[in-house]
Amino acid sequence: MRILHTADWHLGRTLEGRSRLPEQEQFIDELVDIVEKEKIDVVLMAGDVFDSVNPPAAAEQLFYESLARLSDKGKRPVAVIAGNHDHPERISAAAKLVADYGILLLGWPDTTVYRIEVPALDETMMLAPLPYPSESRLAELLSKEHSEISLRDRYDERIRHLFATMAASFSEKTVNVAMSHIYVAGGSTSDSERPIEVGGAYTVSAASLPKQAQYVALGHLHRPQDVKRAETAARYSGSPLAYSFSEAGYAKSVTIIDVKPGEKAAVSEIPLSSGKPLVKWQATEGIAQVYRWCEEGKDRSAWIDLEIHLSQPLSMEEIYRLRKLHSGFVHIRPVFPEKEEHIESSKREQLSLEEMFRRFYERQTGGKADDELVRLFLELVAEQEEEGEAEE
Ligand SMILES: [Mn+2]
Repeated sequence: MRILHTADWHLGRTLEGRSRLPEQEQFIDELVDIVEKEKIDVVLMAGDVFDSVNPPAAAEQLFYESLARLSDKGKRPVAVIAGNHDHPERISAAAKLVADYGILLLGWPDTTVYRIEVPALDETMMLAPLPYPSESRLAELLSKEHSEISLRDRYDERIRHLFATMAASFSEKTVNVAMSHIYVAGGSTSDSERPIEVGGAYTVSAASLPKQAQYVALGHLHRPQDVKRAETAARYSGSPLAYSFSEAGYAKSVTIIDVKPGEKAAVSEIPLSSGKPLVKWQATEGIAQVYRWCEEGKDRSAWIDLEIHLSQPLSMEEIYRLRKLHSGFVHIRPVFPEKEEHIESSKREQLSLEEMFRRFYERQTGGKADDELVRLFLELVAEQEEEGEAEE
């Protein structure tokens, strides 16, 4: 049986307000292509379908279209679990509608093991899925179960217990696979994951993954990676696109698993080329260097985090020209190496926002800012700060 494992799509995610949906559509096209070319029997999606519990409708549309295309009218089973970014009920909302097409949409953690048939091969997969087990969802599940494991036990022990319970349904005649969205100890993180836990209490040890499974498909970490020290093949497929500048330079991929009942799984990686790369530019020679890079066509289709060494702040015209030369600048961060040596930073911090605005205005326009304008500016800033607080 040939399985494709993917995760962390984060449909609807933006990059500092810039839509990434066109790139995500490109990824879905690429994924459907791979699934067809590689003759994939079963598709597993290990959580974080959406970036938020309340994604834009266009992201939901892309998700449902991807299911239709991957499943090919029910010929290819697809299983999806909720991640820590997903709302469990939103993931499973259409579960009944798509069940007849062999599509599993699982929102809440449960101990049900699913039998997935691949008639062409006369093979069966036993899938033990554990959608994102938050503390409260685990508590609910364990209280339903009346098991010997109690809420006082460590998170890691409770996860181990759930996997062990499910692994009891595995058999030697079936392909046995577990799937979850958890943080397994020792994994390499990036800035775009949003920690599952505070203080490490939600870390699951590699030894707690079910060794009776021939493969454990994981979601959460955005860099593709094997789980070290696991007693079976266990892997994070990673996200299909780079979602933070800390992922700059990491290749993205999906994972392919070839496995037969009773045999060791063969795991391989297929690289993805969709989406724009996220790159960092450090222009130590100033703005002329950036103009030159843009004219040379450097990283033409990338999102760019630009750090630029300057002796004077950028003027509006310069910022405008930069943005016109390359539409991919996400951050433009000036650094003033000379000034940093001369001015103690404490002096700069003492300037009030009003004073900084007045100076900025003067520099940009050559004239003095009138009081009414300053008042409006300060009001806008105050409003922004209030909004910011409400969002968190
Ligand atoms: Mn994620």
